[in-house]
Amino acid sequence: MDRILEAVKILKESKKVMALTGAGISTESGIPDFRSDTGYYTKMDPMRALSRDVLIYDPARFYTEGYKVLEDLQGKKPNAGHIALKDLEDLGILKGIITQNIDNLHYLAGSKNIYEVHGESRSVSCMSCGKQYPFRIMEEKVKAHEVPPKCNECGGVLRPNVVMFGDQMPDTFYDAMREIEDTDTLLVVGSSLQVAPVNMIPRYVKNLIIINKETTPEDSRAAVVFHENSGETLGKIVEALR
Ligand code: CNA
Repeated sequence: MDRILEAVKILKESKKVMALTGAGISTESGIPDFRSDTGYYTKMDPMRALSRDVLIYDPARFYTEGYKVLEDLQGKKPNAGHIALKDLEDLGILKGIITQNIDNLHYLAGSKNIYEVHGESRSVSCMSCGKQYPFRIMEEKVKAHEVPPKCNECGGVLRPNVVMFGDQMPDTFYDAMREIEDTDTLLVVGSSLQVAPVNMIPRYVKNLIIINKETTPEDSRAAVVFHENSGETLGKIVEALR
C-alpha cells in the first residue's frame, strides 16, 4: 500500500494521536537544526554554548555565542509542516504536540495543545526574583551591550526561558508524559531522537509514524517511515485525510 495511505489508515483507526516534533520541522522556515550537515554543530558546540554552566559562570560568552541561536529564531514564520499539524488538530485527528523546539512556530501556526518541553523564546525571566519579561527586552539590553542583561526590578541576571543543557526538565515535560500514557499513535516529525529524555517518548507508544530526512534509532520499530521533507509529507497526509 502507498505509505501515505498506510499512515492515514493508522491515524484514522487510532484512539489517540500525539505528535513529537524537533528542529527538522522548522528547517523549512529557515532555522538550522542541530545535527544535519547544515546544522549548528558544524559551526559551534550547542551543548557548551547553550549550557547552564556557561550562562552562570561565563555569561559574556553565553550572550555572544549561545544567545545567537535564540536571536536567529526571532521573526521566523510557520511553514507547511506546522500548518499541517494545526490542520490535523482541527480535523480532530491530532490531540496535541510535544515539541523540543523553542522557536514558537507551532504556537504561531495556531496549534492549541502544545507542550514546549524545552521551553520557548517568547519570554525571559530573572534568575533572582523570577519576574517575567518579553524576549524583546533581553534583545534590547544585549544590543545596548548590557551583558549579562539585568532585571529592571531587582538587578538579577535575566535568562531565556529555554531548557539548556544542565537544566532540569520543566513541569510541562511531565504533563506531556501523562498525555503519552493513553496515546496509541505518535507522529514523530523532524527529530534525530538523540536528545534525552525526550528521545525515550517513542518507546512508550505502540504505533510510530516517523517523518525525518535521516534515519532515527526508532525507525526499525515504526509502522511507517518517511525519509522525506516534513512540510510536503504532512501536507499529503492532510490532503488524503480530507
Ligand atoms: P536534531 O538533532 O538537529 O535533528 C533534526 C532532524 O531533522 C535531523 O535528523 C534531520 O535529518 C531532520 N530534518 C531536517 N530538516 C528536515 C525536513 N525538512 N523534514 C524532515 N526532517 C528534517 O534536532 P532534534 O530536535 O532532534 O534535537 C533536539 C534539540 C534541537 C532540542 O533541544 C531543540 O531545542 C534543538 N533545536 C531547536 C531548534 C528550533 O527550535 N527550531 C533549532 C535547532 C535546534
